[in-house]
Amino acid sequence: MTLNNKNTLSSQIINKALDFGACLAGIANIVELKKSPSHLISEKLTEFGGVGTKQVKGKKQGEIHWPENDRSAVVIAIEHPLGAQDMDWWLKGSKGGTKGNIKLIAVFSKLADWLEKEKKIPYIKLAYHIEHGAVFMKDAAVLGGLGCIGKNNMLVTPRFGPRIRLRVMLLDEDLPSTGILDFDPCTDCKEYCRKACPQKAFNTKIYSAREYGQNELPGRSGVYSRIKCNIQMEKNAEKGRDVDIEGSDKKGLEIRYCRICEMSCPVGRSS
Ligand code: B12
Ligand code: SF4
Ligand code: SF4
Repeated sequence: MTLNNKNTLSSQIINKALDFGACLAGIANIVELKKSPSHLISEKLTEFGGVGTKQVKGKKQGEIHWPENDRSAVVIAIEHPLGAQDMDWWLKGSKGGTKGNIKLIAVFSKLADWLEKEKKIPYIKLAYHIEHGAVFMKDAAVLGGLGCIGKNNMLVTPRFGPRIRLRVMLLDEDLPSTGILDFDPCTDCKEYCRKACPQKAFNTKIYSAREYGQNELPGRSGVYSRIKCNIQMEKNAEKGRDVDIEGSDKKGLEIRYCRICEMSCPVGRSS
């Protein structure tokens, strides 16, 4: 396929994802994704457990298992606005976890049907957890041109700030990355995100470029403490409450995980 044809196909895929309900969409080439900062550093981290990870027999936490025939990744984002906090509440015991994630899954379900029927492109829909086969989604989003990594260690997008959630699927089609954006709102910002963190998770330099052999580190400069942040997540989980699960007679535990570094960011607030 010529580069022109590849670019046309990428645009068609992105536009379809947007038609099906994604707020943002992009493509990351797999060779670049495999070399991206999170994928390079994750196996070097000694403390990878905690909330957001799983214990799977025979799998090391944080280790990516790349499937065969993965040649590019489609990444989509759904806005999680200030006025719809419930989109991010985890309902433990329910399918999909959060309302936002259920929306993301629905977009990919439609996109997968379209890819299969109209384009005959094999795809793999990925899970959320790394140990269940996921990849690091923020890196895919940067390569796909959705935004940049902010000083809050989150993907910050020009339109919605960090208030988006991501999902990735892989394609057996070699497409170039559609990023990277010339966008960095953090340089002259007063770092509202870091100052607001209840666990002071950004107060100490933990990772150095020399030790890890890369300049792009957690929290950009190596100051994001996964361990401190996880303490907050566990506190939030302790405060979870039993609620009804829609369409089921069972109850599920609703957990409202911390979003302070996300909510305090002024980027995209007017949306
Ligand atoms: C495990 C996990 C957690 C763990 C550990 C977090 C961590 N970062 O280590 C805990 C439970 C603590 C957590 C907390 C949160 N999480 Co979380 N988490 C995940 C998960 C499953 C994997 C993340 C991970 O382990 N990353 C690997 C570590 C090694 O990297 P890192 O610390 O993130 O730092 C890397 C980047 O910043 C990057 N980087 C830095 N500079 C640059 C420059 C370039 C060019 C590039 C490409 C990359 C890059 O490289 C760093 C590594 O060196 C992802 C989903 C997924 N499959 O990707 C969601 C995910 C990252 N989490 C998300 C969210 C929203 C949160 C929370 C707000 C909680 C909440 N309410 O959901 C907080 C925010 C914490 C923060 N400020 O980062 C969203 C982020 C959305 C966004 N806008 O960025 C994700 C993508 C899930 C989703 N559905 O969208 N999370
Ligand atoms: S609050 Fe400022 S420093 Fe923090 S992520 Fe937003 S723009 Fe960047
Ligand atoms: S999610 Fe909460 S505890 Fe974690 S870094 Fe952000 S503000 Fe701090």
